[in-house]
Amino acid sequence: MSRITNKTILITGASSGIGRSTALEFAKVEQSIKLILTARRTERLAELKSELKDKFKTVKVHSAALDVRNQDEIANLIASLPNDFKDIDILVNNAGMVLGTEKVGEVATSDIDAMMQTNVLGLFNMTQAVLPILHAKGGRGDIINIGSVAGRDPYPGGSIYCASKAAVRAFTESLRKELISTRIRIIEIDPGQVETEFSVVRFRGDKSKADAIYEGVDPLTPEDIAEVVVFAATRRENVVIADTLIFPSHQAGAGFMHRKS
Ligand code: NDP
Ligand code: 8X3
Repeated sequence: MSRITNKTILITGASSGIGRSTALEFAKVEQSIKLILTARRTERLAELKSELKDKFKTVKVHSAALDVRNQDEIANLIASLPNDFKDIDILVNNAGMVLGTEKVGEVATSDIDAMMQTNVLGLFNMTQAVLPILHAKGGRGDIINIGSVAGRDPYPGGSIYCASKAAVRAFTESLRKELISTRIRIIEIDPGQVETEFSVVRFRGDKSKADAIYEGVDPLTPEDIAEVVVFAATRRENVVIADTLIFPSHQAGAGFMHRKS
């Protein structure tokens, strides 16, 4: 019996990168879990669901389309969960994105809206939707927020994204204090540079620009972060991995990189 035996885990942004790897890592560690996988790209979720079923026969998976920017979709997701997935124990607020590298004054309003609605409002609304479920079981469970080094070390060309991740950090710390009388653990995981689709999204689908970001460096993999998420979730209930900052060895700040070529 492990500390996540029979737990129900909801992951946002499970179609790619860190969210996808987190689903696989949870399943690798404990095959009695129930996973609720959400994202906008449902075909990716279907692929992941079948990979999980093939590799880990006993893991139960429910996948559902969810755009975290849409509050009605969040409410519908929670209301329409199948009975055996309703009792969520762990929420991984992972969905997030960056758009562009424009400086303030040049950032499109639509990009500001998309980043803030996804990274900030989406995470706030998901948390509000799931928290009553954790309270209903006597105040137990985990909320794991994926922040970023960008929330601690803001950089030029990333103002909106950095501000969005700083907002996640402030929200996370308030929440941990608000819930001090409960056993609900509020955990923030702040990755440095991880090679995922993050940069492809930033450069609006330009794969060669995205690839150039990782040239001459050895970025983290999404599995590296997934291992930290699952490590935090599998600690003894009294142990709160409140805060982590994870770099690859060439990095010591958001833009502080040691390029070897
Ligand atoms: P990916 O682009 O690979 O994955 C992002 C995930 O978020 C996708 O599954 C995407 O799914 C989902 N997503 C984006 N917008 C929405 C939305 N509106 N509603 C629901 N889901 C959404 O990037 P990463 O795995 O790298 O990013 C995961 C998290 O890690 C993000 O919060 C990011 O800010 C953070 N992070 C990433 C770092 C990096 O260097 N890669 C470093 C630090 C933090 P879909 O498009 O199908 O909806
Ligand atoms: C992603 C890290 O530095 O590319 O959150 O913005 S950074």
